This record gives sequence, structure tokens and C-alpha cells, in this order.
Amino acid sequence: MISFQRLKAAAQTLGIPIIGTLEAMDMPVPERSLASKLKKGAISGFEPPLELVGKPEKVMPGVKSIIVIGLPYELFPGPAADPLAVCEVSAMAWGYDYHDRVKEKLAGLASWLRDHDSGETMVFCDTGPLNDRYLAFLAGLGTYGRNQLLIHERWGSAVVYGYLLTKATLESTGRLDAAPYSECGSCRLCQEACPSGALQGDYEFATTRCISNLTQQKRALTEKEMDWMGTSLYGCDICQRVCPKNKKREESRLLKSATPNRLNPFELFSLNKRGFQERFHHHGFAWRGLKTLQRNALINLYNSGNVQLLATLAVWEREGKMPAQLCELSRILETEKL
Ligand code: B12
Ligand code: SF4
Ligand code: SF4
Repeated sequence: MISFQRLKAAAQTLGIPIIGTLEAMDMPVPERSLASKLKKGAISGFEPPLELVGKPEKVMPGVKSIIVIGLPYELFPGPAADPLAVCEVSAMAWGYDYHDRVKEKLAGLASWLRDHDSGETMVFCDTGPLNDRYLAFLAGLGTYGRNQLLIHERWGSAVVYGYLLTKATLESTGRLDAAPYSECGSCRLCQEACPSGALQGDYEFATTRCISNLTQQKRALTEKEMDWMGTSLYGCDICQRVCPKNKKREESRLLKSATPNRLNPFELFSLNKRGFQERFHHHGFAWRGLKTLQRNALINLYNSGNVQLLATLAVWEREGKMPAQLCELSRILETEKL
């Protein structure tokens, strides 16, 4: 068996601040599981498949242990110099692709394991078959906050997680009997701040109202949904920014966004697919594709009410410079908002 101390020391040399382990077994499906959400139809479509969640043996036959790692990230990138940069990208999706960062670290651990025990490993972050934060919870890395996120005692909720399946036997840090809810106490700052009322009741979540979800959906949005979106271009950080558990973090050890995480909408309108890839391929939000982001940018522009942006839009439309697929939506928004 590999002791947790040895693994933790290896993680430290690889620059991994958060690490935990658990025995790979069938995991109990909690009350508020994916199954109950599926029944209500209230899912985003990005959730892992129900038949695999909680069943690591189905993903890797013979798996013995799971390592979960977390990378804390900067939540408050500096203000944008351009006052017309109104479209906001959530901090974790700007300046780097966190999937790559997490997987690089996991690959480092996989290689360390190869040198110390049996070799076979599988690594995942976000798009894998299991539920990342449930694994992190089971590995003892945090508890659930009212904002839905897993809150780490030292690093708060602004942490991205990934995991590694291995046939090696590792000492477990799992706390299967841990209380699942964070000590939010009487605090309800995230619920009060959420613009769309996605955080409901006690620790409840309405996925289909969440702005982060709306910015990632390709389907046509309703008038109300476009209102909720405000100036969020991709993702939403509001319920994390107000959370007192994210205020005291060691800034120097966080994943850093490269520049202010805001864009001028016309920067997106002026790009074609190729130009978009060249300019933004290394950012976490690029996977969503230019068309959906241009749609969001137009909604952000109208929601900002910025007269200079609206005047430029009128000129671009007159001169036929706007992307064709946005013309109909612009007519609708003009009638609704102006
Ligand atoms: C689908 C998804 C979304 C959807 C739905 C989110 C949701 N709350 O379910 C949308 C698009 C809205 C979304 C938004 C965001 N997401 Co997201 N998302 C995911 C994804 C891919 C799957 C989550 C899922 O299965 N949801 C379905 C529900 C049922 O699952 P769940 O809430 O996690 O609950 C499961 C367990 O955690 C457990 N559980 C839940 N509550 C409780 C309570 C108790 C008592 C117990 C015991 C267990 C338990 O039961 C469920 C088992 O099926 C994960 C990555 C992954 N593959 O796991 C990232 C993930 C959850 N997202 C993440 C992030 C960072 C975000 C955003 C902050 C991004 C942004 N800036 O916009 C927002 C935050 C929105 C919010 N307030 O939750 C991080 C969360 C990190 C953290 N510290 O918690 C994850 C883990 C990605 C990662 N690899 O780091 N996301
Ligand atoms: S991410 Fe935004 S919309 Fe979603 S729950 Fe948090 S504050 Fe509400
Ligand atoms: S803002 Fe308050 S209620 Fe919401 S998760 Fe943070 S501590 Fe809990």
C-alpha cells in the first residue's frame, strides 16, 4: 500500500495544492442525485451518464483507488481598461484551459505511480464518466455550500477538480461519514446575489435557470433567460464572488487569468471561425464556439445599455458588417429593450 504521506509529498513537488484519495467502490447515490434531476428534466445536458456515476469499476475494471486533485484559481481578475469591454468570461475560463492544467498535473501523478507500483491509470477532468465534486467530497476535500459548490476549508469554492483511477492500493483520506453541508450558517449571500433565482430553498439548485448553463446552451433563449444573462458572455462567478469563504486565499498560489476577463463585443463580431480559434484557442471558453459566443455578446451588448456600443451596432448593421445569423435576434432585442 502507498501511504498518503508519500503521495502528498509527490503532489507537492508537482505543484498540486489539494489532494485526497478514496477506495474505489460503488458509491452511495445521494438523495439529490442525477436520477431525481433527470426525472424533473432539470439538467444542463453536460452531466456524466447516469449508468456510470458512482460506479468506477465499470469505467476501469480492477480499479482499486481514486486520487482527486484540486487547483484553486483566481476569482477576481483586474478591471478591464476598455470601458466598452462589457462581455464577461468567468475567471476559470479565461487565460488558460483548466482541463489541460488539471490533466497535466494528473499525468505527473500517473508517471510517479508508474515508478512506484502497478502502471495502469486513467485521468479525467470535468468531462469524465464520474462526478468530480462528489469524488472530491468523498475524498474528504470539502463540503457542499448553498451556492452548490464544494467548499475547501482553506481554498474556498473557486477550485477546479479532476481525478485519477488506479489499480494501485492507496491509503484513503476518505471521510464517508463526513457531514456533507458547509457551515453556511445563516449566510445567504449567494442566494441573494444570484440574478436568476437558481439557488433556491435550502441547498437547492435550479439548473435550467443558472446563467452559467444558459451561456453554454446553443438553443434559442427566452426573453427572460436573455435578461438573466446580463453581461455574462461565458459562465458566471456571482455566487462565488460574494462568498466569504473565498476571501482569504493565498493569491500567489492560484491559477491566474492572463488579462482582465472582459471583451468588447465587436471583437467577437469581427472574427470568423479561423480568426476566433487563432485568437482564443488557449482559453477555457473557446470550446463553446464562435456562433454561440457571438449570440451571447449581442445579448450582453443590449443588456449593458451602453449608448456607444448601441450606436456602433446601428452603424455595423447599416453597413452590413454584422454576422448574418445575428440580424434576426438583434431585431427582436431592439424591440424588447429599446
Ligand atoms: C453539469 C455541470 C454544470 C451544470 C450544472 C451544475 C450543477 N450544479 O449540477 C452548469 C452548466 C450549470 C454548471 C455550472 C457551473 N459549474 Co459546473 N459542472 C458540471 C459537471 C460537468 C457535472 C455536474 C453534475 O453532474 N451535476 C448534476 C448534479 C446532480 O450533480 P451535483 O450537483 O454535482 O451532485 C452530485 C454529487 O455532488 C452529490 N451531491 C450533490 N449535493 C449533495 C449533497 C449531499 C448531502 C451529498 C451527500 C451529495 C451531494 O450528488 C450528486 C450525485 O449525482 C461537473 C464536472 C463533473 N463531471 O462532475 C462540473 C463542475 C461541478 N462545475 C464546476 C464549476 C466550477 C462550475 C461553475 C462555477 C462555472 C462557472 N464559473 O460558470 C458554475 C457554478 C454553478 C453552480 N452554482 O453550481 C466545478 C465545481 C467545482 C467546485 N468547487 O464545486 C466542476 C466539478 C467542474 C470541475 N471539474 O472542477 N456546471
Ligand atoms: S452561477 Fe450565477 S446564475 Fe448560477 S447559481 Fe451562481 S449566481 Fe446564480
Ligand atoms: S455565500 Fe454564504 S451561503 Fe453561500 S455558499 Fe458562501 S457561505 Fe454559504
